[in-house]
Amino acid sequence: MMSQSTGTIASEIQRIGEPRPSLGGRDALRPIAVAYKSDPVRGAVWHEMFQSQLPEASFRIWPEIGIAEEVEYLVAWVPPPDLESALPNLKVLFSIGAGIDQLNLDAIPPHVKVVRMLDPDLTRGMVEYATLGVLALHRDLPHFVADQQAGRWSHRSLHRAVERRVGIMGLGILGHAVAEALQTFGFPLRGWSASPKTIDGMQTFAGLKELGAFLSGCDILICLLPLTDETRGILCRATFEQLPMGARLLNVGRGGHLIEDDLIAALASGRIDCAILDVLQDEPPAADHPLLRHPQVIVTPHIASTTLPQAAAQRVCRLIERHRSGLPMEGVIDRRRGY
Ligand code: NDP
Ligand code: OXD
Repeated sequence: MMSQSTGTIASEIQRIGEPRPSLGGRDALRPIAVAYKSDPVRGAVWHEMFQSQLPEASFRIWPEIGIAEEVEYLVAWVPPPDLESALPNLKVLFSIGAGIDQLNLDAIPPHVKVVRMLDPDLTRGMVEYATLGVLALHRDLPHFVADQQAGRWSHRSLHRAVERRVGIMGLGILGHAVAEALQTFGFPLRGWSASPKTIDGMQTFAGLKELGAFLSGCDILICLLPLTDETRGILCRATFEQLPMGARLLNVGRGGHLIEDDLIAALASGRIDCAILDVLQDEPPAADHPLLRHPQVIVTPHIASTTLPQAAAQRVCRLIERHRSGLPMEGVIDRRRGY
C-alpha cells in the first residue's frame, strides 16, 4: 500500500462517513435554503436525499428558488453569471464536479467558499478507467481495434509491465489512487505534481523545472491534472518531444490540457504511438473531428468517472451541517491556485 504525506483515500472515505455534527447555537434555529442548478432529473434525486438526510433544509430547484435572499447554499455545475445579485446571501457554492474549471472564479464573490466534489465512488470509477486505459495502451489495444476494423489479423510483440514506465501528471486524490492500483501490475511508476511529494513505490518530480526529467521516463503518460492557467495546453508538442519515442498517452483530465493538432502531428511522426482520450476540447466534438476516427486513438465521451447523485447529495448534506456548526469542510478549493 502506498503512503503519502498528505491525506489518503481511506481517510477521505472515513471523513465522509462521519456521524452528523450537532447544530448548536443560533444556527440550529435558522432555516436552511439550498438552491440546485443542474440537470433537473438528477435534481429530483437530490431533492429526495435532502428530504431524508437534511429534512430541516428547504431544497429548491432552479429557477424555482423562492425568495433568493434566503438561499445560503448553491449546488451547481455552472452558477448563474450574475451570481452576486442573483443570490446575495450565498455562503457556499458546491460544484457538482471534482474539477472546477467550468467556474469563473472571478465572478464568484470572494467571501463565497467554493467546494468541489470528493467522493469515494468517483475515485473508484477513475481508478477503474485509468487502469483499463493503461492496460489497453500497454497491450496495444488501439492498434488491435484499428486492425479489426480494417479486417487485419496481425500480431505485436508482448512487453512485460516491468518494462513499461508509467508517469502520472497530478498526484492528488485521483492520481494517487490510480498509482496505488497500477502498482499491483508491476509498472515502474513516476509522478509529477506542483509541490514535492514522497510516495512509497514511486519516483516523484515537482514543478516545471523537473518536468523534463519526469517526461523522459514516461512510456505511458497519464494526465490527471486540474485545468488551470498553468496546466492549460500542457499536452503539447514541447511536452511530447520530451517523452521517449513511441510513448502512449491517456488523457483523463480535461480537453483543455491537450493541443489536439500537436497530438495528431505526434501520432503521424511516431513520437506518440497511440492514445486514449476521455476528454476533448469541444464536448461533444463535431462529427468530423479528426480524433474521433483516428486509427491510433480511442475516444470515450467524458465518462471516466462521475458521482452518483445519491452519494453527492448525502455528502453535501454533511458538509452543510459542518459549515453551520463552524467546522471545516473538505474540498474547499484554493482560489489562488485555481484548484
Ligand atoms: P486534486 O486537486 O486532488 O489534485 C491535483 C493534482 O495536480 C495535485 O497533485 C497538484 O499538485 C497537481 N497540480 C496542479 N497544478 C499543477 C501544476 N501546475 N503543475 C504540476 N502539478 C499540478 O485533483 P483530483 O485528483 O481530485 O482531480 C484531478 C482532475 O481530474 C480534476 O481536476 C478533473 O479535471 C479531472 N477529472 C476528470 C474526470 C473524468 O471523468 N474525466 C472525473 C473527475 C475528475 P499538488 O499536490 O502539489 O497541489
Ligand atoms: C468531474 C468530471 O470533474 O466529471 O467531476 O469530469
